[in-house]
Amino acid sequence: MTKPKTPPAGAATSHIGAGGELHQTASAPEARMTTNFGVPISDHQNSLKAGARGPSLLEDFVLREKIQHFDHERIPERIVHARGSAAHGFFELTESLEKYTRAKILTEVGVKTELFARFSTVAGGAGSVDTPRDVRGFAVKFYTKEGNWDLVGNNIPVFFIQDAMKFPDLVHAVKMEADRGYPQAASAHDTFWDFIGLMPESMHMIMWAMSDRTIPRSLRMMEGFGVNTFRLLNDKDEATFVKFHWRPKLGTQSTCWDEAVKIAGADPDYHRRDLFESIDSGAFPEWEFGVQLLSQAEADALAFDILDATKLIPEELVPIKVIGRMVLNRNVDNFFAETEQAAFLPTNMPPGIDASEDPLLQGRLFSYQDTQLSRLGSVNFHQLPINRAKGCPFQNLQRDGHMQMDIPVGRANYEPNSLGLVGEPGGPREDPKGGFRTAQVMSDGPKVRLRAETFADHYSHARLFYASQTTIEQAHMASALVFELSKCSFEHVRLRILGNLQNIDTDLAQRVADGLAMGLPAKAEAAVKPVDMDASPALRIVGKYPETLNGRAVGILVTDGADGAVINAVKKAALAEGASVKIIAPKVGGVTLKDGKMLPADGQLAGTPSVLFDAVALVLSEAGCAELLKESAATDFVSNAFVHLKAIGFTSEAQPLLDKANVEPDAGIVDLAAGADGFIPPARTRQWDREPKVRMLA
Ligand code: HDE
Repeated sequence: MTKPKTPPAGAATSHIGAGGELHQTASAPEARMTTNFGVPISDHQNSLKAGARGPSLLEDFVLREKIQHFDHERIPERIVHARGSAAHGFFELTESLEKYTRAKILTEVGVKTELFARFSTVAGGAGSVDTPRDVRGFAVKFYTKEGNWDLVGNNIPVFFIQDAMKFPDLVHAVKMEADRGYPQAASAHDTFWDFIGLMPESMHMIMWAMSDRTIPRSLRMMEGFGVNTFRLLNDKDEATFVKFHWRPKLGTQSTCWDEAVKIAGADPDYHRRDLFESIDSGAFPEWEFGVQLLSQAEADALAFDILDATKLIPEELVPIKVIGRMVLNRNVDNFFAETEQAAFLPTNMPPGIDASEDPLLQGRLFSYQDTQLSRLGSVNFHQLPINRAKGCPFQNLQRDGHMQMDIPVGRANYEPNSLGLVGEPGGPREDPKGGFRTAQVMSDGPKVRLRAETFADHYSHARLFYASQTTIEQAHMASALVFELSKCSFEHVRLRILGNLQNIDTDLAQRVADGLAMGLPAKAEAAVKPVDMDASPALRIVGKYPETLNGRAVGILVTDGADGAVINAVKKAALAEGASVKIIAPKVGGVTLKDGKMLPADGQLAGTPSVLFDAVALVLSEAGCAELLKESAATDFVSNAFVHLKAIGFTSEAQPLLDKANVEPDAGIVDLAAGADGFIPPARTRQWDREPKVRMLA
């Protein structure tokens, strides 16, 4: 693909002047604008008319081509995961899985494989905001030497449903309601909770969905999971079950719910911008890649079925073996051509990796290929640059079709043939040894529409997840449930959820009922009596992520007359820890510091609220603070930072603003008089101890 070159200013201009005279400067062929078929364009400002004030002429093929292309610039958005952001990078294997697989990408240590990763929300449309409470897609396309491998996962290791048959129902229920067309990008509405209450198998996933995992701080701070169980196949075609995991180097971190809601207004592109800017600045997002491996016997010994995507294998039971890393180091050049046209297919698996019989995965194996046909409009979508196999040639005898982009050569487009093709006698042939082979799994049951008995326990894993959380996270889950169910107008819908929650944790059910001011109904009937599993602390976020400023953002609010030395000290200390730093001022032109120097601002106060930062410092002058006391954006800046549990550094002149914003002293409220160092440790994390003081948690 060629990138259009921007013509030098004034290189290719030509227009008819007011007096009718022709002004022209010739331009070099490579600099001039052309039609889609290469005809140079003489005037790109005016359509062809019958006289300067006359009607436009149908003859104007330049105008028609341009408008027609524009009319068709949109393609159908993805039915789910429409809102996404992506980047290029590489995968590097650090430990070989040779014993388990013949896939080269998992056996060639040190080799870097090009890849493309797309992260997405699920429910909202392509133009929706980045921070709703929602599952995030985590799709990676590896351009391996043996064909593309698409690991199309989520940031949550389990799913709402067990069988592909229910997927359209789930998606219809969560997306905007059919008659009224709202809400956009939200699960907090009647149809979603109506469906969920009737589908107890969704309860484990609901626990995850109500946790802080669904309001991530950054796409760089999310775990990723293959979700479904896959198989690895070695040279002898021996199969091993595998679960795939991505672990962010920056740790899994989340926003607060109130913060996420406010970010949606302050910066709807919060995650997309963060990903783009971090890569642009050279702070490349990185993940560890890990696997959980199980033999058939080990899988059989588990108390649950690994073909059931509503269950997870606690890593305390089967450890995650880290075998590689992913680094994203290049932004897309063109959002549409790459991010939008990227087509991920769980069927893209190189030899040595194979699907399992998970009935959810089995449905996915059909769905993605099919959806690309309607979205991208042609069976040749694999030829688009972003989808094309890059690590190896692709050659077969499939031909023609809408938008064939290649010119296949040769006379024989059938196999076998003896006429020669692509320079080889007989053309490309199958490769029984090196080609993709399917695991030889025995399957001799009757044809039935049944759910396996082993899928019947809907609550034990939900209990495991809830019980494994810290008290802080449990409180957030209860509050999230109260928030969501408060948006449901049908009492029976709320009651049914409460009945389900009773099978998970009676205290949780009671807290939610109290939060709704409702009585607790009887327990929902459970198909199988839930059991208590050993807690899995690995499922927590709080206390697990590294306390670091690396990848975090610090905002310094300044006014005229502020002390430049304090600003510099905070900035230097934060930058040294890997944070990004922005100066916020009442006016975007900046401020005049105490020493008379000008300090330009990165953002204006009203448009750069504290929700966009992980920690803030207030470096004000006395007069500056007095001015800010009259500005609600300033009070909001401080009070939001406080209730969102952020560290606040301040100079003594800022005290009146702290008082007005009801900030109470604690370990995260740091006087900068003693220097910037004291501000850095609390800035590395949230002040969880503050939460009970500022929020009535359900
Ligand atoms: Fe998807 N899913 N899905 N899904 N999914 C799509 O394919 C589908 C499921 C996931 O960035 C669609 O290209 C079915 C689980 C991601 O482009 C569609 C079922 C998981 C993405 C589709 C599932 C996912 C999609 C829509 C149940 C986690 C975005 C557009 C049987 C493992 C990929 C498209 C991107 C996209 C179908 C369930 C992840 C309609 C039928 C489970 C990350 O084909």
